[in-house]
Amino acid sequence: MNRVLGWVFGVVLLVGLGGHAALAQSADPTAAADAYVNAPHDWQMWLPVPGSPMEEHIDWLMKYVLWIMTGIVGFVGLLMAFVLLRFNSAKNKTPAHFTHNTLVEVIWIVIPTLLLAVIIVPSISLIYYEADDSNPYMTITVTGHQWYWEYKYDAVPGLDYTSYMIPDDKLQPGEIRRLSVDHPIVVPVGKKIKFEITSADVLHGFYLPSLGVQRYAVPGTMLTSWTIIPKIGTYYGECNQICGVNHDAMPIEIKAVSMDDYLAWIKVAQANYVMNSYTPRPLSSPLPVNEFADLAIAK
Ligand SMILES: [Cu+2]
Repeated sequence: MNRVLGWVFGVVLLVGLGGHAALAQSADPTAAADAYVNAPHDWQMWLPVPGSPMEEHIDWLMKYVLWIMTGIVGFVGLLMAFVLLRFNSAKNKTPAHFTHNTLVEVIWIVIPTLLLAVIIVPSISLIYYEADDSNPYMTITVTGHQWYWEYKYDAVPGLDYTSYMIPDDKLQPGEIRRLSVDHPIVVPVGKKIKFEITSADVLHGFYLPSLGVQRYAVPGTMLTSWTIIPKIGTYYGECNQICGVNHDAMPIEIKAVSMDDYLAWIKVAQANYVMNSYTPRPLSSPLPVNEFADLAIAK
C-alpha cells in the first residue's frame, strides 16, 4: 500500500512540475493585442500575470514558499522510501531498541525553525506592504450591491456610478463574456489608488487577482486596499463572496490609462454619470439592464 501511494505521489509531483514549466512560457496570449488585456484565458492553470507591484510580491512569495515546500516534500519522500526499503521486517529482522539520539533531535528542531524563519520574514514584510495605503493619489469608495458594484471617486464631485456586467446577448466584439462591464473603474497609470470597500446589503468580495487586491465588502464596515498599475491596459476581477443568485454577474473591470486620458474621462463621466441610489431588484428579474450603454468613454 505504501509503495503504491509513493508511486502516485511521485507521478503527481512530476506532472505538476512539468505543467508549471510549460505554463510559465505561455503566460499571456493576449499581450500582443494593441491594448494590453490582463484576463484569464482558456486552460489557464497558473496565477495571473502580475499587473501591480503588490501582485509581483505575492507571486514571488508564493513561488519562494513553493520551492521550500517542494524540497521538504522531496526530502521526506526519499527518507520514507529509504526507511521502507532498508528497515522493513523482511530485511531487518531484529530492530534496534534505542529511543533517543541527541544529534538527530537537535537537527530536526533547528532545521524546521530556520525554514520557518526564512518564510516569516518576507511574509510579515508583505503584510506590512499590503497594509500601507498611506498617501494615495486618489481614493475610490467601492460599494457592493446585489448584484452590481458602485464606484465613488472621492476627489471628483458627483462622480458616483454603478457598474453592471454586460449580459451575454449584448456583448460587443472585444468584450469578454461575464467579465466585461458597462462602466469600468478608470484610473491613471503609475499612481497609487486607494480603495475603501464596503457593502450596501450582504457580504461581497472585491477581488482583483492580477493586482493582488482582495477585500471583503462588509455592510457597515470599511476595509481598505490599494494598487498601483504601471502598465496601460484592462484588468479584471470578480466578486468572490457568494452573495446571492447573481453572484456571478458582478465582475470588476478596471482600466489603467494615461493621466491625460484619465482627466479627459473624468470630464465625460462627470457630464454623463448620475448619482445613483440603491434600488433593490426583485429576485425574479433578469440580469441588470445596461443603463448607460450609449456613453462613450474617452480613449
Ligand atoms: Cu457579490
